[in-house]
Amino acid sequence: MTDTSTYTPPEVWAWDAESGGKFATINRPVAGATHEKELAVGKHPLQLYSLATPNGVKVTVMLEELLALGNSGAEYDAWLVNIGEGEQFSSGFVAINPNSKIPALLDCSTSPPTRVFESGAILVYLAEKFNAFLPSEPGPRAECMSWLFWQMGSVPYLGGGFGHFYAYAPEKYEYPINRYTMEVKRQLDVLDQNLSSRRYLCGDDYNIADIANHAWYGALVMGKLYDAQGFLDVASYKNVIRWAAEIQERPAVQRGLRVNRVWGPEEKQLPERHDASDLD
Ligand SMILES: N[C@@H](CCC(=O)N[C@@H](CS)C(=O)NCC(=O)O)C(=O)O
Repeated sequence: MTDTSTYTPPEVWAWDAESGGKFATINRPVAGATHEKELAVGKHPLQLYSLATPNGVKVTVMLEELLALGNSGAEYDAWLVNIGEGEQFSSGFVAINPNSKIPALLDCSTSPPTRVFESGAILVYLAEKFNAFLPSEPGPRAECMSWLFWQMGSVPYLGGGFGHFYAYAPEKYEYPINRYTMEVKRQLDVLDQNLSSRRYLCGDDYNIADIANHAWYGALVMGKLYDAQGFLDVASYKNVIRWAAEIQERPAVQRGLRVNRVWGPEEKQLPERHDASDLD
């Protein structure tokens, strides 16, 4: 690798497969499948292909919330996609998500089956399908969509920027850590100020904006992401912590967080979920 202080970009960038970092072995500058493999399909209407990362748990939490409301049509099979092993590049996965990232959903209750990728799109799809966790009035709906899209747009700074350079890069570089820490603290302040007068992000009711934001910013302030709670002084974002702690107690959240999880305490892991009783 080139010393960052002396690096001069070449005329045309070339792929340096040895660039280092936690995900260096799976990162590629091209799209598409690397190998032929069909996806397994289970017995339920919804087939989820995922992993319990913050983007993945948005969907399992939403599905568990829908089931907790009594929506039997939200029954799902959750299949594990091990992104460290490159399973997101199988031909079957690429067919339902050309972007090769978890989560991806296949709704087999429609004819033909409906594919949905991008965690935000999956949340909206499920909310509309089951008429839940998304207000129907234009004003409240716009507020919910605003906080949902805020999360989708801001989180690459948290994950791809701060998380990458603070936790995953092969060395600690001051410039990017400073840049992304500044932005993540600003984002936490945006949430904190909003939550100073609201129980949930959009007011009195919990919705998909809370589900999406909790998966990232909730995990961050509760010390479950990047081990950065001290560095970011998360204790100063008291409203975010109060909001995250309340959401974390929801039974559906606790169930959803375990699905497709293959790390941490054994009792919190469930690599695949094919029946509600798998979580009991
Ligand atoms: N914007 C996408 C991001 C999904 C994403 O980045 N997924 C990561 C795990 S959290 C992934 O699959 N990474 C595998 C890879 O980059 O090859 C979403 O919200 O669904």
